[in-house]
Amino acid sequence: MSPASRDEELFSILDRELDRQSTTLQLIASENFTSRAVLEATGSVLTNKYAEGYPGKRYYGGNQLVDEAEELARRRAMELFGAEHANVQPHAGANANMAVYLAVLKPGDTVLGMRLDQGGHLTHGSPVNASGQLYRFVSYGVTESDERLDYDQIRDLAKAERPRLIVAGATAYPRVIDPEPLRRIADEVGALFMFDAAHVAGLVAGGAHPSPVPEADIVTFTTHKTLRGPRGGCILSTAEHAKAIDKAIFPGLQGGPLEHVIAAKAVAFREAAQPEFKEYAAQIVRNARALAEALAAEGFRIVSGGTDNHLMLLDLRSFDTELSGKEAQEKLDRAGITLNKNQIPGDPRSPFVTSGLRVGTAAVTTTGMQEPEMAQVAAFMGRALRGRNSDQELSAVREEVAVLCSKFPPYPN
Ligand code: DSN
Repeated sequence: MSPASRDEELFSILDRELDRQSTTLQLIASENFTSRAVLEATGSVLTNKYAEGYPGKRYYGGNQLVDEAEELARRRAMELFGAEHANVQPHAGANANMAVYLAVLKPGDTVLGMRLDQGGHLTHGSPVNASGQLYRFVSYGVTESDERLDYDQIRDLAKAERPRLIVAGATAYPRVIDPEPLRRIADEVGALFMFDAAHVAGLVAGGAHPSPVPEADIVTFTTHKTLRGPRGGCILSTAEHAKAIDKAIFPGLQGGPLEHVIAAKAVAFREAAQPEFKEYAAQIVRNARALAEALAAEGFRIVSGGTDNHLMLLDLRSFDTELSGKEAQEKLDRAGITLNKNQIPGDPRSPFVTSGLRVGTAAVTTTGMQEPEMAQVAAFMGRALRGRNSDQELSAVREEVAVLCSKFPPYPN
């Protein structure tokens, strides 16, 4: 193709998105900046190939090299997490979770999962999701007193409900989820134990969160959050569940795997195995602690009093009872600060309005920001929300945000 045929209409949008990502603060807890190698693999010629099946057992010809790439990804995933089996084909975390349910449950089976409005996920049994429609999910949440999981309460619920599967993991829980007591509870009631490590996979790989792999029968995760890989999912399991999981992904749930993304997962697993990734994971947590402390000083109540991982939840009511998560998200967006509204435990407002914000440090840590920058970020947020009714103030913060971001470009040159 000649350069003249470059699709300016589309690529100018991508150029502007790169500019947005480079000049504003990315604090969405489930996002990150991948390496150039991950971007390169994602944009590679493997996007051209159909490869339904698994290495050595494909339905189409011409897959010798695709097989090598997928085997490499599988092997690296198993080595990184010390797992007996890996399926690297899930297009997303939601598919990974649904495939596990398809593999180990029958419709109507009882499952324990964390409540969505207290930090869980749609695929952990929400009634608007297939998981909640096909299976009988019973939810556990956090305590009112300290806004943390109480393993004794989960044990009582498990004893009363006798689930076939216990699902752990969260999208908005700022504390460590300890896999060990959950394993014991599962054993006590004869349940299988699945850990959805989507958010913390990179922290686990980097040694900053206890690994669920030795305890859980099955671990699902996404590769694009703290793990800093391409957008996609992965399932780890014991050898016992390998066959059922592979069958559930294909032909059970998905068609042709995204081999270009699988190649990029291989790149990300290798990157996460490097010693510098340990330092990265530790810095994510240090930055989250520093940001939470600085935001508390700005007047935001931090749900559960702090954070052990890459994210925190802010209760906006302590800052301003009139301010909703929806309004805060919109106003911060205008000030160049990207994050998301989020329900907090016991939130009186709907999920579309909310009284909270979720803030994560994985992406800003990738750019090299450290504790001093977290103090600046907290000050920007406090200033923008105090001055949220002034266009001038929001623009002024946006300019200062851009100055900070210019010192920490995600893709230099
Ligand atoms: N959407 C993801 C998150 O933001 O946590 C979960 O699927």
